[in-house]
Amino acid sequence: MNKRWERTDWFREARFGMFIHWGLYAIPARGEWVRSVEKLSNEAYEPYFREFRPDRYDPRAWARAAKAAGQQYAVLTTKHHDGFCLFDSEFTDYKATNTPAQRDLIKEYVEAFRDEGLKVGFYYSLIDWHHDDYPAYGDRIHPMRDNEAYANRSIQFERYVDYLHAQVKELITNYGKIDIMWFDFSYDDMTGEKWRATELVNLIRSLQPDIIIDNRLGGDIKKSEPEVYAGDFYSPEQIVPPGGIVDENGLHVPWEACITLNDNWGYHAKDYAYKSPKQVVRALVECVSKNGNMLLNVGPDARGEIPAESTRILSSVGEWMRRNGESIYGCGASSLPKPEWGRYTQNGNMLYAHVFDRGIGPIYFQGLKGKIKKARLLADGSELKVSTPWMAEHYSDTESGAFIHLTGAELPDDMDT
Ligand code: FHN
Repeated sequence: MNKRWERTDWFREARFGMFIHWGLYAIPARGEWVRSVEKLSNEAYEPYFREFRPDRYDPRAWARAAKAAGQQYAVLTTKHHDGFCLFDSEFTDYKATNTPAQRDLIKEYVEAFRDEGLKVGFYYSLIDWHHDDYPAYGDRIHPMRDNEAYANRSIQFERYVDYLHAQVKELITNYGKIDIMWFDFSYDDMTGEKWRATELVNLIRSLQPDIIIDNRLGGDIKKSEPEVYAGDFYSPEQIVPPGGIVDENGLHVPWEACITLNDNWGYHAKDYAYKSPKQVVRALVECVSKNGNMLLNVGPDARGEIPAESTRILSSVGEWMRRNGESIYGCGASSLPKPEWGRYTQNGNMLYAHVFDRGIGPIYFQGLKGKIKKARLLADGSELKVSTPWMAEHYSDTESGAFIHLTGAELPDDMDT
């Protein structure tokens, strides 16, 4: 992959991360946009601040759940759109240390995940429904024009941007090495230099030169000469981009699809629409087969626990990853055409055939006649007889399909180059 993406080497190796949306909104338990959707005033939302007491918060348990799933990094909301800070910020009173929690929840998260060997990322909302100088409140309305609630107020948006920069500086100064800064989100003309994004990214890079930043500050990461703040990876949401992500010259751009495990980012008491382990595995394989990562979200409850159903699914995915992770970590797209029966991932001259829809009879490996030296079923290491281009051997289907490790010196180059 070209030099521009060097910072993302570890990220493209890791392929699979945990997204964590957690904050006051876990108390109403109707998702992280509850304040906007239900147009809750500061006063109506205030009780959640006074009540927030996550007595079961144990970030080490979160880290172990991520590890059990085979996730290599995590991104936790330090501040979501409601403006509540999980970290002990000097620039606001609206923070976890001033609630009954009385803890710097971010400090504990960083220590726990690092201790468990995972890389740590911070999500930080550009939008802030609590700050007096951030005029957009509730719906995604334009802050400067349409908001009569602020029309005659002397809001000073630049003062909010100063606050944003000061808090980001706290986050990348006070918690040691941070691996990812995940901003969310620019929209309409609220993008780029509205956030003084060049100044912000230069600050971040001066203090943490190895950190990677998503593309939601604005700009266009697909340009061959992008804005300073265009980011190190593209961040599609709730979708695996059909053809992966390429720049204006058709060259691969690092990307990460963020996906919910159920239908909400933040905790929702009535959310039963969980994806199955098979759906998660197939989405992860699809991301990697297109040179991308997957950031799979959990929404802990108000007491600080990841919902049991989420943990169950993560554990089941981890069972698959323990046997087949070699076909994910460090892998990327193959130049072979997508086979009818599933997907390929590749790492150098190791080709991994993810057989999802086996059909009847042997497997056909189009374009590989005479090129497969040996085949092993990743799940148990057993040999598969190969009479290319047919796979004559039978094998047991696993829940997410059989995974065959094919090697051969003349295999087509992988495309993650
Ligand atoms: O509005 C947020 C949403 O709550 C959530 O944080 C997602 C995660 O990527 N980002 C925004 C919607 O695009």
